[in-house]
Amino acid sequence: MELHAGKFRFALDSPLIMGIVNVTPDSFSDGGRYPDVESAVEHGLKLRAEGARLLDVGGESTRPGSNPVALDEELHRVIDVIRALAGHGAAVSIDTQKPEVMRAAVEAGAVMVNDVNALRAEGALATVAASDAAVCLMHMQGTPKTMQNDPVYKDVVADVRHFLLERARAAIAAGIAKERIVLDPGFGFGKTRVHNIALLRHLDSLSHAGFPVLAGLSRKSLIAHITGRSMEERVFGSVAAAIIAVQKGARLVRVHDVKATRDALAVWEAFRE
Ligand code: HH2
Repeated sequence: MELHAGKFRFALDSPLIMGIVNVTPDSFSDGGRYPDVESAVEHGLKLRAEGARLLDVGGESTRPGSNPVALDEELHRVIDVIRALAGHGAAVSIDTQKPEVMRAAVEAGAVMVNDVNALRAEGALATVAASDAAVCLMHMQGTPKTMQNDPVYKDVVADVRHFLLERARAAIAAGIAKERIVLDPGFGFGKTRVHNIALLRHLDSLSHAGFPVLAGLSRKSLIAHITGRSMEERVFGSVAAAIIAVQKGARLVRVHDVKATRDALAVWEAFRE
């Protein structure tokens, strides 16, 4: 399986680590730590040196309860960071829901669009179709502001799978080649702990659908609930979750702690049949 992202071709035989570069004052895990372009770029390059094949730059927090960010502010936060990282030869993904940000990010050198809204905003499908960027289509029930207020599913695994395959069909119909598409169940996005565990346990039902699957569990509240750890201490739990996801068929993992995840995945790979 190969992912086409701009000029990059990613072989996914080995799990691909996407390192998180949040340029936000309010992200749940690392908000405000990389407030200016220089520190964000430095952090991204460090993650790349540690083994991240993709860097996911985000300027709008999507943590539960967060508010949307204005277009100008989001552009201001991410574009210079993307341009600088791409200038260093890094493969950059833009974490956004806004078509205008997608377009500007691709112009600045991004080769992937990571959309927690699965290209449902007006114009988003056409914007990605007009580029050669890869796209991650993520499932979210509701919006970040209210998504954790009692989310309900008939069958969370089947419902999420159905939604994602519908969005993949829409993307292909809009002209986005299958080789550019990644699917993500969206852990923590309108899901209870029971929903998240069911999705992880049955991730293989999604990974068998013919698209590479991305899992984002890093430092999330699911890990906190299980381990009882503060944000800084969730690395071990997060690494365990990444291993389980990969074991269940995920080809990409979106993580904050690249070095630890890389080592754990290297050990997993060495012993895999
Ligand atoms: N999770 C977050 C943000 N973007 N994108 C994908 N595809 N999958 C995810 O699970 C995912 C995502 C939330 O994590 P983080 O970036 O650490 O926090 P915040 O949204 O507060 O910036």
